[in-house]
Amino acid sequence: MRTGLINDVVELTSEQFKFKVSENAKNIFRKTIDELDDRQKFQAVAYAVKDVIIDEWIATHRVYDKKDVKTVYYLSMEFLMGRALGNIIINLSCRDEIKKAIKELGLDINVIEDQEPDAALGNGGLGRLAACFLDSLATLGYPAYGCGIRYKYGFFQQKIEDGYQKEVPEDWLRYGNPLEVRRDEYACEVKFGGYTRTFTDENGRSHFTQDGYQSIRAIPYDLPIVGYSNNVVNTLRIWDAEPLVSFNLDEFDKGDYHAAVEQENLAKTITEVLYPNDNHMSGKELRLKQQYFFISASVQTAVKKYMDKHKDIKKLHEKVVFQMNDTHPTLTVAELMRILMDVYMLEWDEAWEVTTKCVAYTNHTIMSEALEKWPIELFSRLLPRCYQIIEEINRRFCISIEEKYPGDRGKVERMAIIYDGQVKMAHLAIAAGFSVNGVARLHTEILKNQELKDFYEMMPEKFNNKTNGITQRRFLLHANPLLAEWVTGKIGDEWITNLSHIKELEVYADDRKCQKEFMNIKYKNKKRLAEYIKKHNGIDVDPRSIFDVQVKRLHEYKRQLLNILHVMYLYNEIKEHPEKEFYPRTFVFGAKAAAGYKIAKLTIKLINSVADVINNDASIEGKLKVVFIEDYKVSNAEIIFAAADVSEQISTASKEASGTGNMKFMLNGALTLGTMDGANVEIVEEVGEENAFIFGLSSDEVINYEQNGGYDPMKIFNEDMDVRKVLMQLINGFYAPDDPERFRDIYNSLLNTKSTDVADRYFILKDFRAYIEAQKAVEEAYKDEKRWAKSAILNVANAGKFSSDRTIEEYVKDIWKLKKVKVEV
Ligand code: 7GP
Repeated sequence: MRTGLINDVVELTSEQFKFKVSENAKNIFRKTIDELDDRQKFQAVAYAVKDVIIDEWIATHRVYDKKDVKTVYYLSMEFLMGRALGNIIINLSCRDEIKKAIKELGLDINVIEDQEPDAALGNGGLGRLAACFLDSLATLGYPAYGCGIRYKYGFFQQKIEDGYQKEVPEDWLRYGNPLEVRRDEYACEVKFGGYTRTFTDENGRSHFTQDGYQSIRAIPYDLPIVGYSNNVVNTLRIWDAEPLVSFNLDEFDKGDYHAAVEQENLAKTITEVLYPNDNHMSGKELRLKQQYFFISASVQTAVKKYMDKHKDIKKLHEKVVFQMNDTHPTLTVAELMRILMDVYMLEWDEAWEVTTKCVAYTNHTIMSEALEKWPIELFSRLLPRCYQIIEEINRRFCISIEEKYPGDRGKVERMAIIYDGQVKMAHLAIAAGFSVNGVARLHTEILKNQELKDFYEMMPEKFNNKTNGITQRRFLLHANPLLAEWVTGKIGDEWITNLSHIKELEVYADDRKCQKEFMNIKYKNKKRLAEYIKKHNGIDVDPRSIFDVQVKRLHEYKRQLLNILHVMYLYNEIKEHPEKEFYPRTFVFGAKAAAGYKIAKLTIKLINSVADVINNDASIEGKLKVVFIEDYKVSNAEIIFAAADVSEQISTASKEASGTGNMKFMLNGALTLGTMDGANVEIVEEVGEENAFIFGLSSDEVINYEQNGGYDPMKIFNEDMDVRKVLMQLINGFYAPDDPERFRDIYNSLLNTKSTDVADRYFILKDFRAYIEAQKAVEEAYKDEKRWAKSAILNVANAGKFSSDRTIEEYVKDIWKLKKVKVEV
């Protein structure tokens, strides 16, 4: 145990921590510790932890202030944080004292951590990436704010009823959030609607202002982001909305009853709920309101903070950079222009110069249905001044296109920011941003050569790649303590803050003793997951079987359908050839479907129906099990990654921008079964093709079929009898005896061009055979325990590149230009 003075830091003792917890029990609950229920214990401990970090939090911001550092504002509609408490504790230098104190109080740290609701303020990859980035920024000591929305209801809770997904509101704030701090002093006003008015000042210059608007008050709540053992505590600032003038009799008397009620309602609805779409745009007015709400509040605050210390607004870019997490925060461009011109009275050219030095844009998908486009009517009604500014940006941008490509009308039509009655947010982000990046090498190349080709040709200097990463502190150190300890035992603990060190494990890959140790840890983690499955699903699974796992959002392009169709194929094989040797397998799925995504929801029902039949067929002697884990989220993901043997990364090539789950599996020693898509390409490059199972069409082949046609799924259906049999089982009631038509839409999506515009848009049948072969190779490889263990260890050893610490260092060096800060308390 370390106590006393280390590096000028007065370390906490376990006695002090125990005292804090018992004081909390008294002050908050009027109880002694032994009288608390589990949730109250969590709260008493969480408040104590907040108390421990608060001095470092203050100190961090003092240092930032004193050094007058440049700061990145990571603007994102989503931060998929998961649970905070356990992660904060492992990051604190006094973690051992806290753990000791908790034990001495007779509390179980796992039970306490389990009480915390996930902060699910995000959908999937994009939101979780933002969370990993905040962890890395704090650990590396970079000045950063996350800026987002404090949704009252986060991502819905998924219940499975009769095999179908049901969405239940996730009331994560019901008992309050012990770790947040409400900052009334930073509240600000956000204006919607009305009209713009021109006026002329005493010098004859004309200005614009907004009149007749509705206002809401934005209230920030700060959450601490604790760096690893470095005293740095950064801030995630999420905004809540309140009516500016609360509904009262005055308004009523004035006859403004309606206006007052409307403002109250607007405030209530705006931060009510996260839109549950992943890689899909909903186009709802409320969504645009959410975007402007948090962007206006965040940008106003950043500019004000800068001006509190500096005189010259024209040098804003020296201290402030805004990173736009996809196009959702693109209103930053218009809002910053508005503030610079209407509040700080800059001329257009001056304001444009500042703005374009301050904003950068990350693209996270090429799925066309995710591209944000807003109808002019809606946009100009809701945000009249921003719209006016965007019109002028568009006018000038179109002129510059014409200058560069004289007479090429096509260019202007394709690249304009406003065209065909719509405002195109990606075009605005690229025109204004000084940096445009993709999230994996392949993805960036596709952006440059296909999706954003015109923009790349005109402004190649803006484009760059930043391959995603994940934080090893949550996804190995916290999620897989057994493996983390084993790694540290072999190579020391530098990997925790510098994952490239994990390469030193490579020398143990061939060592028989190490292989056995590794497989034993994997076995224990599989047992932990098996217990979770038994408790939550009531299904027995054998930890000695191959755990083949696909967890991610449910989306057609991610091809959970390919996976379950293959399971149906395997089942047919076992039934037809009971004598054949077959290595037992457990297929694990976890996925939420967007509430309105019919075919995705039907796929969940299919997986559960297949599971029902297979799991209850005694004749196959447990050779095959299928599990659908209800309510997949960050907290149970931590258990799932640790237990996987096989990582399913089977998206249609070219569609998955990067993927980050693939990296979490790799770091936990699972072998990738995947297509050459997203970051899989780089994973295979690091670990070697012999330590992964790669199959299927390449992205070039997919793009070629999409552009030139020539793919006919019906031909495969007619020629491949295994495929045919599986597909027929979708419509002959094999998995739906009570309603044989139930899965007809899935069948049609693969074969029938009458009911969908394109049959098998995601090339499932095209890749089916190759997938079957790759799965056979998995089985063969697993039978050879030495070979498997070696490959698994090599996966861990070669995961160094995929730390979000590496990603953040690249953002800092190429885009943000921040300086590291040291904090001493
Ligand atoms: C995701 C991509 O689908 C995933 O491949 C990537 O790893 C992740 O972003 C982080 O970069 N995109 C989304 O989650 C999403 O909703 C639409 O994108 C804006």
